[in-house]
Amino acid sequence: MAVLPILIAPHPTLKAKAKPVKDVTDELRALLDDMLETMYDAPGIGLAANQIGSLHRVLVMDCGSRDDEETPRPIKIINPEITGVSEELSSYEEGCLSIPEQFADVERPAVVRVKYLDENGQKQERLFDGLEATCVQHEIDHLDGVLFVDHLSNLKRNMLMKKLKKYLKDREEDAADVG
Ligand code: GNR
Ligand code: NI
Repeated sequence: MAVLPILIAPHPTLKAKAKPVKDVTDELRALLDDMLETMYDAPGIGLAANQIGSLHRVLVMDCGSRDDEETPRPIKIINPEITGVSEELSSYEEGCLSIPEQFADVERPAVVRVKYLDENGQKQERLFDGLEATCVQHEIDHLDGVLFVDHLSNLKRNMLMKKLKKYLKDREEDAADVG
C-alpha cells in the first residue's frame, strides 16, 4: 500500500477521459487499495484514478455512515455508468483534492443509479443518495475529465481558478521561507 501524489489543476490528466478496464486483476486491486490509502491520508471522501495520474476508469469513496462514524466503509467502483437520475436536484458545497481550499455550490441530481463492477469483477447496480450521490457524480465526472468548477459560470470558475493560483503561489513561498 502507498500514499500517491495527487495531481493539482490545471493538469492535462485531469482533463483526460479514463478508459474502461478490461480485466479486474490483482494489479488493479492494488491500485484501488493505494487510491483508498491516498484518499484517507488526504483526507477526502472520494478519489478518481485521474487524480493520481492513472487513466483506468475506477474510483474509490467513503462517505462514512450515518450511525457509526468510526468504522470505515470503503467503496471501490470499476467502469461506472450512470443508468438513472432523479428529477429532484440537490445543491452541495463541493471541494476537490485537485483544487485545494476552493469551494462552490454545485447542483446535481439528488439520487443516481450506478452500474459498475466491484473489485471481484462482479456486476453491481445500486442507488446513491445524499452525500454519496454528490460524491459518486463528482468522481464519475473526474473519469470523464470534468471538474466541479466546470459546472460553474465562466465568471465564477475564472475567479475560483485565480484564487487557486494565488493559494498555490503563497503556499510555495511559505515553503521556501521555512526551507
Ligand atoms: O473530499 C472531497 N470532498 C467532497 C465534498 C463535496 C463534494 C465532493 C467531494 S469529493 C472530495 C475529494 C475529491 O476531490 N474527489 O475527487
Ligand atoms: Ni475531486
